[in-house]
Amino acid sequence: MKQGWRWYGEMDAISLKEIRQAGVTDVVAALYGRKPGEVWPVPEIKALARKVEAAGMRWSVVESVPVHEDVKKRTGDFRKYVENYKKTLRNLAKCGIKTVCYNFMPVLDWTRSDLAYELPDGSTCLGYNEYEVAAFDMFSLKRPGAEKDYPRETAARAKKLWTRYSPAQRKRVEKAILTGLPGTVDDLTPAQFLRELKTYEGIDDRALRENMYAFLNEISPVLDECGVDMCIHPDDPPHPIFGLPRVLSDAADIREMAKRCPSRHVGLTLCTGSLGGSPDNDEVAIFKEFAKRVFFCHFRNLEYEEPGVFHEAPCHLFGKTDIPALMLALLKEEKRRGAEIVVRPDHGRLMEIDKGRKCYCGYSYGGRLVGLAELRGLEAGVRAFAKI
Ligand code: DNO
Repeated sequence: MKQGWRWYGEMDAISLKEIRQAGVTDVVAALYGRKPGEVWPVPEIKALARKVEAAGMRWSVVESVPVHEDVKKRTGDFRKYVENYKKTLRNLAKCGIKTVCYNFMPVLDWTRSDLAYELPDGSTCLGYNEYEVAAFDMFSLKRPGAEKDYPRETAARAKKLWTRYSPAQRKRVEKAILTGLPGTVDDLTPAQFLRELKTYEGIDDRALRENMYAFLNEISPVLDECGVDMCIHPDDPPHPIFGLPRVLSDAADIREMAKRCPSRHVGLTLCTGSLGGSPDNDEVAIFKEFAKRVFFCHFRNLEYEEPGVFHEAPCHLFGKTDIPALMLALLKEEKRRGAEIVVRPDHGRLMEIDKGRKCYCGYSYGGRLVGLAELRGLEAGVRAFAKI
């Protein structure tokens, strides 16, 4: 396991020095100033890589090169954006960066309804409650036709919940959903959000998938030529929200992508927290089935209150996902391929140690430091006992 860490560049409250002191070897970063669809120029990539190297680490994974919405819809200037994407991949490869994480979620990147869910020890983490999301959709955003997208019981429960919620509680949900979470573009106003959602009318899961396969097959010659591994980040949460189509939520979706996109460089970011957002997913089985196509990992855990309602677990190792079993599978795969995979502790609690710092939601220092240390200890334990 190569110890990875997501760094948001100069805007990040956490410095490269602190990251290095956490034991990290591989930094996960991006050119955050570049908008979706723009070409990333070599000098800018080099400048960021040099900064990371000067701090004693390597920038080895990009998270993310965002895919322009026109490419997802195959409308407007999508051909130009696909060409630009290829140029960016070539430029990254020229600088030795050959692992690229991206997602194919329309409009929003990941979604949470609570950015400060309080755990019993007073630290906070991120939470998701499908009833809050449904209530926001129907009663705050008032998306036309929203009620039709929810089972009757979900809609009824969401309505009750919204009626009971105070203005402050409603605001908390609204803000959590519309805030541009790290990795996303900017914050959205409800009007902008509705406008964006409307542009996906008529694009269902099937259509979005076909657009994704077309995009991946268009860039595949560049992946093959430059040896760049594209690793899609699963849908988060792994089910439809706001009437938007979804493309990569479970094993069947990954299987289909692998079948339709034959390049061996088209693969997966194994994000346990995103896949774990569906009680039906078995993250360890998914890893094992697609091990050859896993190029990057996000390890964290969830605790469920009930189906559809969960928050991040206080420990990265235990909860919805059997991380110890996953670590064993990861180490076996690394041995098979003779190379290590970058794993980053994905998200962490906001603890006292970070009070007063402006950490990105989920990307605290202390919480991830603990997470990484847990993973490191687990790796050592698994190696010793499994003799890997
Ligand atoms: C959330 C992240 C995502 C991820 C993107 C990749 O914490 O895992 O924002 O970076 O979906 O494109």
